Amino acid sequence: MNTKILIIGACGQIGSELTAKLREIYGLNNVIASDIRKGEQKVFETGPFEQIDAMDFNQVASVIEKYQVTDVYLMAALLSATAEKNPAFAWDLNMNSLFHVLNLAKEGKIKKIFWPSSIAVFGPTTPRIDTPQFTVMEPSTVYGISKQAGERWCEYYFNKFGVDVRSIRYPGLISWTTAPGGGTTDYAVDIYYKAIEDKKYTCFLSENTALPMMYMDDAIKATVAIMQAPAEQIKIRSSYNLSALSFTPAEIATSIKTHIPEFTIAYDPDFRQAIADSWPASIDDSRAREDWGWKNDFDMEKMTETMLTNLTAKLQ
Ligand code: AKB
Repeated sequence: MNTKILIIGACGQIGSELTAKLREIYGLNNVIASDIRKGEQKVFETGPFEQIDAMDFNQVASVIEKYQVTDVYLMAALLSATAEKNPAFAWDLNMNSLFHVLNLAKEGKIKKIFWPSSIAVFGPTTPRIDTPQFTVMEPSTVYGISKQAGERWCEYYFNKFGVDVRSIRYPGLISWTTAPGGGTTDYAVDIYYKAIEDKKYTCFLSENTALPMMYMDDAIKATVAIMQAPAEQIKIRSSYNLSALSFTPAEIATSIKTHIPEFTIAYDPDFRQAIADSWPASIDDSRAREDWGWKNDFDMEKMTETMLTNLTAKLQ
């Protein structure tokens, strides 16, 4: 049977790049992009697009039926900062959309699911440095609670019903094509825009707040790899730790200054500081490396060079 993919949340920061990559691999017409609105031209103009609400079971089910979808990538979610402002909606969106696809897989309507988890599943009682795969998890954010509950449900559906669901705990993701929205790690994208446009940036996190981060190409590579790996290599059915970089706002500023010497940074922490303080500073992802061969390509230098070059061209 041919792979037919549905991406839910295809116009978001990860979804838009994932759509492009999966269309390159599987062919334009085998990748159906969907979102609640037609956000990104490059997504709805390059292949099939359906406007659907991830929380509406019937809409999701009917698109799956219409295209005979085999694999679903569920990228729709409210991220950490936005979720704190609208907890009930965040819980509904993050959980209901997951239940819809898990139940469709349980009923045999789809074969495989990718569902993103996050470093937000960890909390203030988790070891912060080289956070292990299996450890204390007491998330203190709405987003983290929803992701942790989601992980438990993924593992449960795998164990009870044999649902082939695969997941990664994404760190903060940095890319130049589509802006992130509503996350605590968003500063690490915004800083590049402001460095080019204004030569200065005021960061909403403090100088020495280290967080796990990753360049988008690595995140897309990991997503494709975990979905293409033989099922027996996916030994963890909650979610895999995934790591590439760990840096502070001061460190990313230093990296930008090597290209834009006049760049300056100031710090004005807001409510997102408490969220960042509850998360790990770095992640141990040895299980992903062992089980399905994960390896990152981008270090901070390569990322800064790529971001500044592409954004300078884009902003002209
Ligand atoms: C966020 O900051 O909320 C996200 C995440 C780490 O999951 N980027």
